[in-house]
Amino acid sequence: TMTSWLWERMPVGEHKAAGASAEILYYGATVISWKAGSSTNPQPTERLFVSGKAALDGSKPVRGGIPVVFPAFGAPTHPDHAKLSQHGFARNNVWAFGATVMDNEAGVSVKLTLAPNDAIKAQFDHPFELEYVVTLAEHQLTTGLHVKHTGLSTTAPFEFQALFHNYIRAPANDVRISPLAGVSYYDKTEATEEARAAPKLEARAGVDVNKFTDSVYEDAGGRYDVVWPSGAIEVRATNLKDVVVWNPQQEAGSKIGDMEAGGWEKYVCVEPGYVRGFVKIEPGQAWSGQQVLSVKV
Ligand code: TA6
Repeated sequence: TMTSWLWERMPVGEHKAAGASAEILYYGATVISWKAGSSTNPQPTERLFVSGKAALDGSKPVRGGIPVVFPAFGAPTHPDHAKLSQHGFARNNVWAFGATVMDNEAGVSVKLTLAPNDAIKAQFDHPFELEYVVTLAEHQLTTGLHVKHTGLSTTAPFEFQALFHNYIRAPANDVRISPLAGVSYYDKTEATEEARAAPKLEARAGVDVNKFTDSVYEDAGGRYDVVWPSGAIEVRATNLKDVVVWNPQQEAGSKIGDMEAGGWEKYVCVEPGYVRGFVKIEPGQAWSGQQVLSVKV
């Protein structure tokens, strides 16, 4: 039936050289599994966290994996985004399979597409097409979002934000994220709107998430090491100037309905994006943002 096709999972495929694998849900084009080894620990293991209480039937955005955030990050702030839901519509719509872009010893790459449907048009009435390319190599996963303004030259430009909401599997109380020292951020855990908007300067060489953390770093450099005693993942971003570090700990995690008990101890979100300000795109123009996740240990 249509529903089962829409929800079916599409394994990106076993990478021939090393048994790495990834799995993408058409719903939200959400990567829900990425198994890979490293040169030091070649046995492929799961690198992403998906809550045991996550909905995988398309009933709500997946609590984990790599949700795609577009065209707005968080609660919408742009006047043209007033009808959008939190984190936009890319993560709660069903994408279509576009093409297998590559399938060889270097890796497997697939493209998914999303074009406006009635539900999207009702909240964001602009002509666009999204292409999302996910590439699996031996120790790396790449995700790239391509935004095209498909309108005629007489149509209006539109503005958007974009972010990859990576739930990286790691012991939250032992992980450190660097280099962020000297980078300006705002702290969404502050109690008042005024305090949340106040810029802070990161003083720590390695950022920890031992307490409830929800930090939006601006112009953060584009390369981040997520390190813990037994592992390391590198995040490299292109055209995504900002990065969000989030872990709710029990304080906020216990209030998240689809968060498994203690789930907050098992991941850190390190989310490259363009979320401070907006990208403006004119008719006929295209924009793309990409990340490479590499297993270092
Ligand atoms: O990326 C961090 C964040 O914006 C947090 O504020 C928290 O809301 C998280 O995203 C999860 O949002 P969600 O809508 O998926 O519950």
